[in-house]
Amino acid sequence: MNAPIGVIDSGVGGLTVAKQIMKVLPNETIYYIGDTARCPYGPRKKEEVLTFTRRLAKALEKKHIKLLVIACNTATAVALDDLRERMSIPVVGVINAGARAAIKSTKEHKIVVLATEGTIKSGAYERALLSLNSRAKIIPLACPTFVPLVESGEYEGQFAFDLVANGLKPLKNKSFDTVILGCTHYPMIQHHIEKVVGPHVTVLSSAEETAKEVEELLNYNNLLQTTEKNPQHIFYTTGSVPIFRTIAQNWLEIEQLDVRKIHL
Ligand code: I24
Ligand code: DGL
Repeated sequence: MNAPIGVIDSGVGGLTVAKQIMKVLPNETIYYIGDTARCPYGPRKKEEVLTFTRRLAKALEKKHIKLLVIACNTATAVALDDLRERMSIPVVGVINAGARAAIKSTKEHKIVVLATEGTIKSGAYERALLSLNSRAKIIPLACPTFVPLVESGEYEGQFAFDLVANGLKPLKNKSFDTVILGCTHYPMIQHHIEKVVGPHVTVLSSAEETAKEVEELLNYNNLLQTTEKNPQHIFYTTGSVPIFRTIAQNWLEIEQLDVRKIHL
């Protein structure tokens, strides 16, 4: 089907999910909205995140998307069920895909979830994991310093490693074999996290798993773009167009992205 896939996020972090979708489904067109004017969602109240996320979804629904991906973990945690009830198209969040991959990979059934305060407080990962395996032992950990670290751009080097190691201190003396990166930004510091938890722990990104789920869902519903074409993605931001463009072009390695301002 020749309609775009919608992707909504609190800002630029969801580009990690968009990039994975482009990799798995190179013929599909993506319409992305990043709410950079209101980012971050992680520390905000549940009601606020719900209101903002509904607005993002509505804006893309008007542009006739065939499927909606909530790329932001915090938004997925509070708004997935709500949007599924309100919308007539399939809605995919990042949490179920990450949880499924973790349950498949864990041997000891001891899983760490790293995420923003909002996601951890919601308990959404725990619910998803326990519904897949009721005996799983889950260790949730909010890492409120990690998003500001990535957004500072200075996430390489000793200072960044120390900050990550410090944030992961509560995991010392805990036993686990799998870590879910339950936040769009954490793949940027995955190497630091892997170094802290050691080589016997599997670290999984929800972004990669979500792209696979999108492909399965489109396939199952006969919504795949079957003819070969050169997709014309559009990126909307509620904030600065040039800043968004710089980050997105750099991350997606695409020149001349179509980035537009949107008022919500
Ligand atoms: N990464 C993120 N957010 C930023 C950033 C970054 N600045 C540098 N890098 N800034 O998220 C957010 C601030 N807002 C201000 C208002 O406008 C929008 C941005 C992670 C992005 C994940 C794709 C580092 C950086 C980069 C390019 C690619 C990846 C990356 F510059 F981490
Ligand atoms: N996108 C958010 C998430 O995945 C991280 C950034 C934010 O707090 O808005 O939870």
